[in-house]
Amino acid sequence: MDFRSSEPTVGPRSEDVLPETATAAVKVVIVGGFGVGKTTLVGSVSEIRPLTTEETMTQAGVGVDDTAGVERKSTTTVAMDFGRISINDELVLYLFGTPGQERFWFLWRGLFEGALGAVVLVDTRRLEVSFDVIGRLEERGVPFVVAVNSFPDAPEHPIEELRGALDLPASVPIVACDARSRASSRDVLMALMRYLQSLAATTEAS
Ligand SMILES: Nc1nc2c(ncn2[C@@H]2O[C@H](COP(=O)(O)OP(=O)(O)OP(=O)(O)O)[C@@H](O)[C@H]2O)c(=O)[nH]1
Ligand SMILES: [Mg+2]
Repeated sequence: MDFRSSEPTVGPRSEDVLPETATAAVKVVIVGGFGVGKTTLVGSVSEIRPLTTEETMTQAGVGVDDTAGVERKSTTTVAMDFGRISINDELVLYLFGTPGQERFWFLWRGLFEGALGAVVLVDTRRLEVSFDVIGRLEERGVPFVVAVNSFPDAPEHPIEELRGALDLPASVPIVACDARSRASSRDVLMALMRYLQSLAATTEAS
């Protein structure tokens, strides 16, 4: 009896294969404080099944993890999120989401290596959880855009007020987003690409 016809097909799924036209791959990191929606953004925008390292939050984290404002959160990223999106036929972005909790930050050094740019996700109910990550990006000289993730009961602030609160120069783009929406998350990445292009053009001109 021949069983070969019922054997599962081996090899990558068609959506996992890089388009043959792709000529440039860029590493982008998605950072931000605890529970601001990093894993959600990578998951909603990735064209491959995203790799996640979610673990259930347990009693062990009580008193260690600052869950104020996100009490209903049941899982957290312990290593990283990984996804991929083709911006056009040629340009592919590899997305690396960081863990938000301080106790996993020792992994960060490696995650920034080779990154061309970053998205800082913020939750306006808890802006302070993203101060530290912004400082780290500035220290390392990684260009970034800020994406304000829309949570239902989050206060709405004019962009310029947010810029002041986050102490950001006028050149850093701030965009609104809904990390659960593929289109909105893609727009954030497009804003980052445009920003990186403008920085490259300024460097070339000088
Ligand atoms: N309303 C609303 N909820 C969101 C949005 N983005 C994420 N969430 C919810 O917020 C919670 C936290 O999202 P995560 O994506 O796990 O956040 P994270 O930044 O990866 O969290 P850590 O990895 O633990 O730091 C989840 O329950 C999401 O469903 C959003 O844009 N709007
Ligand atoms: Mg996460």
